Amino acid sequence: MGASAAKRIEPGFHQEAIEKMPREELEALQLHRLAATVDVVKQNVPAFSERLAKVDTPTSLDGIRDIPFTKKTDLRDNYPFGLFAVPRHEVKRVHASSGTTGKPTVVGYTAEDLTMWAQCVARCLRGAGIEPGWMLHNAYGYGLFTGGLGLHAGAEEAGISVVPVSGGNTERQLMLIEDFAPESICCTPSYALTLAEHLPGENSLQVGVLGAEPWSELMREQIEEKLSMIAVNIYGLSEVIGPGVACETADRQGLVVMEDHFYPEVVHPETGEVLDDGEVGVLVLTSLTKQAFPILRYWTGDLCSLTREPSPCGRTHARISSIVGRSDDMIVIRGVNVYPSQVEHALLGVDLAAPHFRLVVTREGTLDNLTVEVEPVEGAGTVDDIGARLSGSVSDALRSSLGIGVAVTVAEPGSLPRSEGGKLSRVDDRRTL
Ligand code: DLL
Repeated sequence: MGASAAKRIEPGFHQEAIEKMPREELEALQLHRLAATVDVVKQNVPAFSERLAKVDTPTSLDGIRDIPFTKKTDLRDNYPFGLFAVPRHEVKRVHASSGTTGKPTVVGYTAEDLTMWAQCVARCLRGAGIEPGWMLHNAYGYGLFTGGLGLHAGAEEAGISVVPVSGGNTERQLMLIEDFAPESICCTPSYALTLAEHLPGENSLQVGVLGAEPWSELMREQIEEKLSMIAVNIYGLSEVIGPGVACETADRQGLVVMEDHFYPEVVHPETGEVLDDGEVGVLVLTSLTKQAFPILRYWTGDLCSLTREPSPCGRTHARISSIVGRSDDMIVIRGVNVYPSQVEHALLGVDLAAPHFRLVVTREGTLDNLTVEVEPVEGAGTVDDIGARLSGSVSDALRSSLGIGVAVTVAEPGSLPRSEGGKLSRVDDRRTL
């Protein structure tokens, strides 16, 4: 039984009046909130005062174009709390994700931020067709990653009962799904495929809310077919809030952006110029209500297009397409962001390793795998002599900096690609998405 044969799932609402707000009213609200956010950042974030000194409080939404982009490096440069706009005692929670070096990028939330976030995720879950009173098997990781706790709070806000299983231990996950019979699940799409290999097609699941990594329509078809449920795409990033910035509804007609809280733009990857609706470029997001860590024009690096046409279900907020790629070299392995620069950083700490490496990304079965190829430093010995010791030290260094285990292979000295003047791609992506 494929998803098409399953019961038709209808999109619901969590804050219907806001989700269907006429665009004119929505845009007036956005402008009001944007102006307030710009003023707060100018006043309360000294690290940005110079950069924003010449920026006037916007009097139209197009005025946002005068504001410089915020990039991941800004978070790194102000690690850990330098971009927060409230005193530390008002920060009720922090989360973090991988940065471009060994240090994570840290984000913070006030009590009101946490409420707003939960409401956004509740809209996602209800829009995906999950009903209050249903059960949600939450297999996103709990911890510094925003996935587990973000989905958890959203489910509770929507009156959905949560099984906070977190990631890992597939056998136990399968047992709990069989025994508890949840109607819905959230996890990465690659993990949904792993579960699908073991779960019978006849199962309790009706809706999956999947994201945190790129996935294709082909993968959606496989997941829907094998698990007999609909698979809905949820998008978000910790810098902006976490999961729940945008999400498809059960119609699966693009990801609805929670536009009363996040202002989306799509810009040219090289010039930064704002593109017309429908054109593919880098998604740039501005938070409109966040208190602890307001963020202006955050350069997500994610490539997609935008439409402001109303959705079939009556939602008026803009929608983005699925993410079609990234403008930088970040890769996402099992929901964890990995930058080549992080690997480089970790290798620097390993005496026997040369500074040459390559990341090979493959898809074995349903899970993405990362293999790091390294070379011994000159004069350290042959691969036969020191290969095992080198790969052991590199594995340990990578596990502690990335937080995930990756395979390491040792190549002959001089065999890995060297830059020949131009940009050297250190990533060999062998997945067929
Ligand atoms: O991945 C938040 C999240 C958790 C989203 C659970 C959805 C579900 P970060 O760890 O900060 O946050 O990673 C953010 O992951 O810039 C994208 O490159 C990628 N990403 C997230 N969702 C999607 C998606 C969470 N639906 C980075 N499709 C983002 C493609 C996604 N890429």
